[in-house]
Amino acid sequence: MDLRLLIAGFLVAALCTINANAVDSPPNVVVIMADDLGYGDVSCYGATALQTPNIDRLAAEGLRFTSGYCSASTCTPTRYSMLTGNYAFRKARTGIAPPNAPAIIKPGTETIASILKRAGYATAVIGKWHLGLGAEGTNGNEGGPDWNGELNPGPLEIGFDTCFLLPTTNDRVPQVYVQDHRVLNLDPADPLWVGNKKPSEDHPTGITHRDTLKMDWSHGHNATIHNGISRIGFYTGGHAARFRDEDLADKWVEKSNGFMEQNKDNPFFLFFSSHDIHVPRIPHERFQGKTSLGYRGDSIVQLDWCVGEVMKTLDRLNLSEKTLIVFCSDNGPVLDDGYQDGAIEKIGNHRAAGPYSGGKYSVYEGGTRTPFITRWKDHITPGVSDELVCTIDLAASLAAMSGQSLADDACVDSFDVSAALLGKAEAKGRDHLLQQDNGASGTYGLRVGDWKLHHYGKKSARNVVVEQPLANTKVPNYQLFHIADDPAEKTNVIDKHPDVATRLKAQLDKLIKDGRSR
Ligand code: NG6
Ligand code: CA
Repeated sequence: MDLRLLIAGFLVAALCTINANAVDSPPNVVVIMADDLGYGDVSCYGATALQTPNIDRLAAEGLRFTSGYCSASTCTPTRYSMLTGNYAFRKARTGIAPPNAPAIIKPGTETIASILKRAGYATAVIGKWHLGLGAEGTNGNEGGPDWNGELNPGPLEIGFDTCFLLPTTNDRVPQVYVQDHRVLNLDPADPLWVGNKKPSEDHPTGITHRDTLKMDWSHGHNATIHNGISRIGFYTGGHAARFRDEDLADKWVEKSNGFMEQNKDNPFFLFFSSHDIHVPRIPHERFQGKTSLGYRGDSIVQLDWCVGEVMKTLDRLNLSEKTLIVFCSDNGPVLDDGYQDGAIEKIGNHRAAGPYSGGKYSVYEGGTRTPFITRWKDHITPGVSDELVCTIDLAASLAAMSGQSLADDACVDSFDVSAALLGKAEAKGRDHLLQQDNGASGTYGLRVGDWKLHHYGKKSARNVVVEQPLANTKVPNYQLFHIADDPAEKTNVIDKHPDVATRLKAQLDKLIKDGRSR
């Protein structure tokens, strides 16, 4: 045999050992993360009360996962875990971030963005952040964002080249955009102040000026009013910088198109982080009234439009065959999340969590099992996959695909499931997944194959019924469900299967104690 061939053969074999799942020409990556979108909220997952033609097309051209999850049933921990590949319960202050939270992911932490940047990608996050901005406080200084100065650290310090953000959530103050390190369009003569307390006695709020609101609140959300809607937290100033809720989706699309256009000739990673369908649900006027489900349904249609626009841009730039799109959600559905927007009254037969129980805030399947679609034209054979995959796996999977190795202490709960994400024959997803509710609450779900263990750290747990406002109910500390036979987790069979319960309890303990699972 030709010596050069032999050497080449050895080299290929050696490279394959380093990274068996590296792909020849790694694709661009666009992660579209929806907010509060449930398993049953889109038509390709069974919704009939509304249609989502663009998300359906994505699924028809790619892989639709029936066991695709996010790792938590609230936003901040899922996003933390998605970017870092670490379970959020391992780190303090990873629960729902307040308006003035400092940066939760510290500079130097390995993230999907830092991994792909190292692999030569241009990287951007556009849309909802909700992972804090600014430095940790010291000596009585609370830290957090310096809204009138440099918002550092933030995404740019953990691997993103650029960002265009809704800094917290649309129901939390302030309603301004952040571009890279600054609030966009801020007039220094009208500084932005953000706080937990009323800035003055006569500051108008959702309580004092309730009759002026264009959408009334139902719980919380009764502090500073902007755009006729009262929010969580107080703020003053920054008027020139404030956005209209109705325009957010258009802005994410505009900025994303610009980023993709600018990087059409080089690899890029875009985290398209939609605020839809989080409250306050105020879709653009052209989507209002489009469904029978009220603004919650109309916001789903708006989200679907965004997905269509991203696909259109990729087609126009001839990049659909060079781009992996991952569509997912940050937690399951909720109907009344603090505003009276008709979500409960207009729900009809629509099942936001599909066949599952629970939703946002819960460790029932509805809290974390969500739409999950991958598309890479000409590379992924279209179909449906029952493999277990999670947003927390994107870090290790994308590292593998782009040929990047991970330090032992990085992305410690992220598994390389790239073969499953790409629908390779015989490819396996995870064999287990820990699900959490919010931050380090001590409440977990552990799915292992067909079984699911619930563990409630505190004596109470969130009500599992999506249709009702939250309530606390006493529940046993441990419950066991056979989710293959009982997907709605209605019958606790822990007394019938003590051996399974013992095995899963031990596995859960180990997952927590080991500090890592990879
Ligand atoms: C809760 C808010 C809820 C929502 C959630 C965060 C109240 C009563 N409830 O505290 O409306 O903002 O936080 O949602 O204020 S998440 O999807 O960003 O995690
Ligand atoms: Ca959310």
